[in-house]
Amino acid sequence: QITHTMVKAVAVLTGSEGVKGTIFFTQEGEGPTTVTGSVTGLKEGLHGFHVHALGDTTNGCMSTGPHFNPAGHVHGAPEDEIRHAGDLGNVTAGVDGVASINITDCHIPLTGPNSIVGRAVVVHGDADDLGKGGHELSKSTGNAGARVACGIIGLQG
Ligand SMILES: *[C@@H]1O[C@H](CO)[C@@H](O)[C@H](O)[C@H]1NC(C)=O
Ligand SMILES: CC(=O)N[C@H]1CO[C@H](CO)[C@@H](O)[C@@H]1O
Ligand SMILES: [Cu+2]
Ligand SMILES: [Zn+2]
Repeated sequence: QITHTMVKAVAVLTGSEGVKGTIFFTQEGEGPTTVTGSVTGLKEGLHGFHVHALGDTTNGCMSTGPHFNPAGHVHGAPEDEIRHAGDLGNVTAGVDGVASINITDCHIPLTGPNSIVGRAVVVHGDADDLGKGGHELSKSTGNAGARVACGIIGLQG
């Protein structure tokens, strides 16, 4: 008999200019990870949303490193086969500055060697072009602009 354990994690995001949020992660057994929550204080529109490699906020969001990329791939869209594990695309803020998040993804486990626990979630000031913008940064960051909020992903009971 196989027992599927549910693992839960949470990240409390803080940033410049009052951007903040709380993001919840759940994974059942070896299944996909569900990402839910909201971010407030954003400008209206699309914002790059990624898991970055490091859970280090000693220099704010700048010290969270590049996109989490254990496979050594180029940047892409969440639905692309070739992408960083941390590429969760973008989230959309309404006129009220609130982005509600509800993503299911297979590349961001909460257990095992490629676990995202202890890494960081980052929200950017601009849209992620999903690697297709033709900018020199498209294939590394999606040219998503400043890191406006971030938080370390920690286990939750
Ligand atoms: C996320 O989306 C799924 C599928 O559409 C839905 O069943 C679930 O209730 C949503 N969860 C939240 C927190 O909005
Ligand atoms: C304009 C743009 O790049 N939109 C994308 C933002 O990210 C979501 C989630 O991956 C995509 O569905 C959009 O196409
Ligand atoms: Cu990012
Ligand atoms: Zn990326």
